[in-house]
Amino acid sequence: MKKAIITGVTGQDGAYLAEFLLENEYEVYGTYRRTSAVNFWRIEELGIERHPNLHLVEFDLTDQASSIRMVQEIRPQEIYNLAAQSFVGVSFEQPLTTAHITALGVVHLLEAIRIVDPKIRFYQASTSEMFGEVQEIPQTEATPFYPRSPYGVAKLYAHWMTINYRESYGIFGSSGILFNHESPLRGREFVTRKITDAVAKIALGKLDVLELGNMDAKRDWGFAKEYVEGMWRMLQADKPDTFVLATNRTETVRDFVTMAFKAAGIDLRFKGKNENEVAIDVASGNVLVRVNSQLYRPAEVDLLIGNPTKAKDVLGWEAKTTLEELCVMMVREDMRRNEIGFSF
Ligand code: NDP
Ligand code: GDR
Repeated sequence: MKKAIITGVTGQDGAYLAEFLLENEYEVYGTYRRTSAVNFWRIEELGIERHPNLHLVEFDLTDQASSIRMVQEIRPQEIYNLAAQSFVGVSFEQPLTTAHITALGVVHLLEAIRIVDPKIRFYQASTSEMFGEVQEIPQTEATPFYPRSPYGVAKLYAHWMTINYRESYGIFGSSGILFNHESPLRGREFVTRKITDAVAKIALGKLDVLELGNMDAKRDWGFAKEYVEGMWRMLQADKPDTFVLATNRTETVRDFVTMAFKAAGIDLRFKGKNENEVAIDVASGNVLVRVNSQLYRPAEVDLLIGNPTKAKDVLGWEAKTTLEELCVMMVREDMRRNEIGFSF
C-alpha cells in the first residue's frame, strides 16, 4: 500500500485529494494545524473522517524540525504540499505570515525529502496568480510570470525552489500551476462561495444585500474534485515537470453572480459603474448586490485563462464540469446548508 502525506487536509483540495487517494488504496496522512477549534467539516462532509486508512497528523509548515520528523516517521512515497496561506486578499495585510508559510514552508519539506529520502515524490501547489499582470493569453507553462500580490510572489518563490531542488538534487518535484477551482467545499472568503452562500441566504430571506469588490475581474474557474486527480497524475508521470490545469474558459465575477442568482430562480439587472454598480432583482426591483470599493485589492489580477494542452497530452487530464454545472452544484449545496443551519 502506498503512503502519501497531504499537507493541509482541512482545506478544500486536501479533503478532495484525501478522498481520491483513499479510493485508490493509499494510506493517507493528512496534516492539520493545532488551533483552538480545529475544523474537520470538509472531511466530515465527504464522510472520510473515520476512514481506517486516513491518519490525521498535527503539523505546522513553518516548523522545520517537525517537517523532518514527520517525513522520517511516515516514510511516504508521495508528498502533496497543499498547505498555504491561500487567500490573496489577506496576503496584502499579512505579507510576512504569507511568506513564512506559503514561500519558505515549501523549503522545509524539500529539505526533509533531501535529508530523509530523495526518492519521495513531491507535488507543489503552484498557482495562476504567479502570472498576475497579463503577459499572454491564454497562459501556458511558458508564459512569463508577473505576480501582483504578496501571495503570488510567495508562490513564485516556492515554484522556483521546487524546480531548483529537482535540478540540483534530482528530487521528483512537480509543480501544478492550477487556475481557480471551486466546489461546495470552497472557503466562504473566496468569491464564488461568498456569492453562492449569499444567494442561498437571500433566497431564504436571511440576507438583504451581497457586497462585492471588483466585478470585472475574469477568472478561469473549474471543479476542484477534478483538479486533485491532476495533482496525482503529475506524481505518476515518468518525470517531474510543471503543468497548467485549467478549463480554457474565462468569465467575469459579474457573470458568476448572474449565473448563481439564476440558479436560485432570480433574474438580475445591472446598473451603474465601478463603485456605484448595483444588481437589481428584475421581479421585485430590490437591490441584491452592491459594490463596496473597500473590497477592492491594492493590485488586481484582471484576466486569467489557462491553456491545459500539456496536461491533456502528457497526463491525459482534462476539466469536464462546466461553470454552469459547478455553479448550480454550489448554490444547491448552500441552499441545503442554510436550510438546516449547518455549522462550519
Ligand atoms: P485552503 O485555504 O482551503 O486550504 C489551505 C490549507 O493549508 C488548510 O488546510 C490550512 O489549514 C493549511 N495551512 C495553512 N497554513 C498552514 C501552516 N502554517 N501549516 C500547515 N498547514 C497550513 O486552500 P485550497 O484547498 O483551495 O488550496 C490548496 C493549495 O492550492 C493552496 O496551497 C493554494 O494556495 C493552492 N491553490 C489553490 C487554488 C484554488 O483555486 N483553490 C488554485 C491554485 C493554487 P487550516 O485549516 O488550519 O487553516
Ligand atoms: P483569487 O480568488 O484571488 O483568484 O485566488 P478569489 O475568489 O478570492 O477572488 C477572485 C476575484 O474576485 C474578485 N472579487 C472578490 N474576491 C473576494 N474574495 N471577495 C469579494 O468580495 C470579491 N469581489 C470581487 C477578486 O478581486 C478577484 O479578482 C484564488 C485562491 O484560491 C488562491 O489560493 C489561488 O491560488 C487562486 O485562486 C488561483
